Amino acid sequence: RPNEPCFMQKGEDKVVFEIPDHYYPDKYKSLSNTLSNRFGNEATKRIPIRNITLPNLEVPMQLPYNDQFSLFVPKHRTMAAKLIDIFMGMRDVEDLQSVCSYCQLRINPYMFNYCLSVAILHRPDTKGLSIPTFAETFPDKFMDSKVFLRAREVSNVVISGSRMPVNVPINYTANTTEPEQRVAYFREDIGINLHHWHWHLVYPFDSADRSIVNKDRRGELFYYMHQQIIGRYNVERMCNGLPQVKPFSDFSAPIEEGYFPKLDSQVASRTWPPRFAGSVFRNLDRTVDQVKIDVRKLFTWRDQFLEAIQKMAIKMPNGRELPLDEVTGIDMLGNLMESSIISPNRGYYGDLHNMGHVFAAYTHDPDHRHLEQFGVMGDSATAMRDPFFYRWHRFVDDVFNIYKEKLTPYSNERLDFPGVRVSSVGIEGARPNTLRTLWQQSTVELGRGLDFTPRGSVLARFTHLQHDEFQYVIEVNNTTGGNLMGTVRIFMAPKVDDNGQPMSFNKQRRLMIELDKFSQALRPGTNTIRRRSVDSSVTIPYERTFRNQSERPGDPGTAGAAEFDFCGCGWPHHMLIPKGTAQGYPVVLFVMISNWNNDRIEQDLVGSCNDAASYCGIRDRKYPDKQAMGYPFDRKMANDAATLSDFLRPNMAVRDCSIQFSDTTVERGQQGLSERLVQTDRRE
Ligand code: CUO
Repeated sequence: RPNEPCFMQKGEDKVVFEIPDHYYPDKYKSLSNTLSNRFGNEATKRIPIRNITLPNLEVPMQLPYNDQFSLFVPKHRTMAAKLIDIFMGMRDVEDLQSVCSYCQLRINPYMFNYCLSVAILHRPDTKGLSIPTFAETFPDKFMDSKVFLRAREVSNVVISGSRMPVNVPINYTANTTEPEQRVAYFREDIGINLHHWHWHLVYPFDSADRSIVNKDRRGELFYYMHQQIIGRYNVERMCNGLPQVKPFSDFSAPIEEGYFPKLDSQVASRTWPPRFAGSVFRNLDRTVDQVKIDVRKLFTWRDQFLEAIQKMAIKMPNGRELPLDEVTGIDMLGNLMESSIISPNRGYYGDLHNMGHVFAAYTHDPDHRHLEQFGVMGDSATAMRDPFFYRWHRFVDDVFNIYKEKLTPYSNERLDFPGVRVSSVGIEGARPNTLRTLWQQSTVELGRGLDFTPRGSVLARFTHLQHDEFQYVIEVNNTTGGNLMGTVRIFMAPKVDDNGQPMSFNKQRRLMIELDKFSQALRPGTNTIRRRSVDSSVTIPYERTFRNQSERPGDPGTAGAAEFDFCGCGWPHHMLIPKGTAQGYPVVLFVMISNWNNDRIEQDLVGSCNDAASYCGIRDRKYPDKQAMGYPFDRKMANDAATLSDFLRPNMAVRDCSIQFSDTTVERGQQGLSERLVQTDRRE
C-alpha cells in the first residue's frame, strides 16, 4: 500500500517488517521507531528484512512518486524495464523482499506495483505466489470516485465487520443523451478492465531479459486478443441498437466521442482528465514525459505498414526484405504494430499502436502547459473505459485484416476432418437454444487500497452483466471405425448486420466471438459431447478475476494455493455472453471439430495456468493450438457474396439461438442455475 511503510494488517494478522534503518527515506527516519512498533505487543508476526547492498535505482526513481504511470509512454516503459530487471535479478525471494521494502516508499506506487507483478509472474521462485488483485490495490482505477468518499464516511462511522457495502452505480459517466452510454456497462466493467491490465502484465513491452517479452506468438496474440475485444464490443453495440464501431483512420479528424471518466487518483490526488467531444490529436511536446512527436508521424508509419502488406514483405533494419508468409506474417505484424522491444524494425515502422494511445491520452494538454497528466487511454487498466479505445483498436485491427484478406482462403483440405460428421449443435439451459442474461450485484474489497484510517474491510457493491450457465450439446458421428481426437471450436456471431440484413461470410467472420475450444476423444460411431459454459477456454471465474479471498475458505497462503496463484488473465466469465435484447437477439452458434493431429502442440501442461488460453496463452508454454488464431474465421472466402452456410463442411454445424435479456438484478449467490454450475469445480 502506498504511503504505508513496514507493516501490514490482514484480518487478525498484524505483521511488522523490521526494516534496516537506512532503508527509510529521510522523511520517515525520525519515525522509524514508532513505525516498527506500530502494533506494539499485538504484532502477530515480525519479519526481519535482510540488509543488502542496494542496486542503483536512479532510473526508476526519476518518475515522481505522485505522478501517474503509463506503459504507453516510452520514457515510463524504459524506467519500468529497468525496475523489472532489478527485481528479476535479485538472488532470492529474501533479497527481492529487501529491495522492495527499500523501493516501496521511494518508487512511484503504480510503477512499483506493475514491475513487482511482472517479476512475481516471471521469477521461478515466486510463481504461484498470490498477490492482491489490482482492483483491491488501486480501486480508484476501476470505479466512481464518489465511492471513496462514502467509504471514508462508512469507515469512520461504523466499525469494521458491521459495515454495509458502498454501492457503485452502474451508470455514472453520462446520461442517456449520449448514445455511447448504452455500452458503458461493457466499457466500464471492472472484470474486463482487469483482464486487459493482466494481459499487458503477462505480455510486457520492455525488459533487458528478452525472454519475458519474446513469448511464443506474442504478436499474433496481440492481434487476436484485441480483435476479439473489438468483435465482442461490436456485438454488444448491435444488441444495443448502435452501429459497429468506426475505425479511427484519419488521424487529423476530430474525435466525436467525448469521455469523462469520473475517476480520481488516490495516489496522485488528481482527477483523471476528460476528453471533450470534437478533440483532435495534436503534436506532442511534453518534456516531462520525453514525448515529442508530430501527428504526421502516425500517417508515415501507417503508410509503411500498408506498403509492407501490399508487398507482403517487411523492411528489416539492414535493408533486406523479409516476406510476410502465412504462418509467421501476422506475428511479425503484431510485434511491429504493438510495438514492443521485439519489433523486427522499430526504426522504420515506429510505435504506431502505442502512440495512438498516447496521442489520445494527451489531447487536452499536448505540451504540458496545464501540468495535466494523461487521460484513461494512457493506462492499460483504464483504457477500455473510453469509447475511443475501440475506435483506435478497430483501426489497428483493420490494418491486420488487410493482411489476412490477402491470404489464400482455406481450402477444403484445411477445413475438413474426413470421417467426422457433426450432425447437430445446440444449447441446453432453462430453455433450449436460448441464452438468458440479466444484471448481477457482486462485491469487491476496497479496504486494502484505501489510504485512510480507521482501517478494516470496506466492500463496494457493483452491478455487472451475467448470464445463466448452460451446456453445449454436440452430436458427432465418427465413421472411420477407429478412435480419433478432435479439437472442438465454438463461436457465436449475430445473424444479421446493423441494418437487419443477412450478412455475407466475409462480414460475419469479423463478428465471430470465440466461446470455447477444447480437445475431445471421438469413439467410433455416435458421440454426444456435453460441455458446460463454465469450462470455457476464454474465461476465468469471478473468483479469479477478483480474487475475492474473503469469500473463499481456507488460507490462500497454504492450502489451495493453486487456486490463488497469479493467473488473473482471462476474459471475465460474467461477460462470456453478450447482453442480447428483451425480445431475444438472434445469433448463430457455430461448432467445428478439426483434426487434433494437425492442431496439437506437444507440451506438458502440468501446473500451468491453462484454463483461459484462448486469449491469454499459457504461462511458460507455447500457444496450445497450431492453427492460426481465430481459425477458421481469420481468413475470408473467395466469393464475397458467400454466406456461412456456403462455408460449412460435414465437420461443422450451426444453430440459430437467441439471447434474451431480462432487466432484473440478482445478488451473487441468488441465481439458481448459474450458481449451481459455477460451484462445481471447473478443474477436473
Ligand atoms: Cu491493449 Cu492498445 O493494446 O490497449
